[in-house]
Amino acid sequence: MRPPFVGFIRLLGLLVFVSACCCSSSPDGSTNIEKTLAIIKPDGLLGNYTDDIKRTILEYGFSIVKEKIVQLDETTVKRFYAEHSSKNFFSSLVKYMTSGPVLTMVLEKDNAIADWRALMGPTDASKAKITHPHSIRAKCGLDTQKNCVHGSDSPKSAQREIPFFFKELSPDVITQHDEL
Ligand code: 3AN
Repeated sequence: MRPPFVGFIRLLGLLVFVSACCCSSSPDGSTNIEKTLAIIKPDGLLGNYTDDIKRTILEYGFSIVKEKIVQLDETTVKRFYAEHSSKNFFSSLVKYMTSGPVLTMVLEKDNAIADWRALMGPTDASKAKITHPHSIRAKCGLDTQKNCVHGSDSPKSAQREIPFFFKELSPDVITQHDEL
């Protein structure tokens, strides 16, 4: 029989992960240190925008706590963008995201999830050039699909997307360590 404290340690591991991953705040509620997943997509990486984007990320006060370049395959993109599987642009999205390597990063700062979304700009890069000319998508994106960068859209998405690419930040790994 499993000792009763194993379940408790599992729960504790999960709570530590959730608070470290997306929603830490000080007791007075004044800070909201979050992690979010950022991706520089194939057009950004192959278009040589990576250094500029990373410089902007640091200038805006984010820390890049993890990063790796990966060549995504079809299966991985389909899993990552599963929520869009019924959309008419899904197959071309898969083609675009597998057209070259991407840079995946975990960014951290106060209010990282919303702040990174704001810095990226709107989904449609052609509109971003008019409405948000200083956003990253305005500078390196092309249209609604080739929009250069990705960012988690909520704490729940960040919780799913960060361990999708960085398994070492997954709650399972924390639990396994605790059980050793
Ligand atoms: P965002 O990345 O701004 O959160 P989502 O989650 O609606 O946008 O879409 C995910 C990705 O799917 C976008 N970044 C873009 O590459 C692609 N996409 C979204 N809408 C369209 C569209 N109408 N036509 C083609 N591609 C799209």
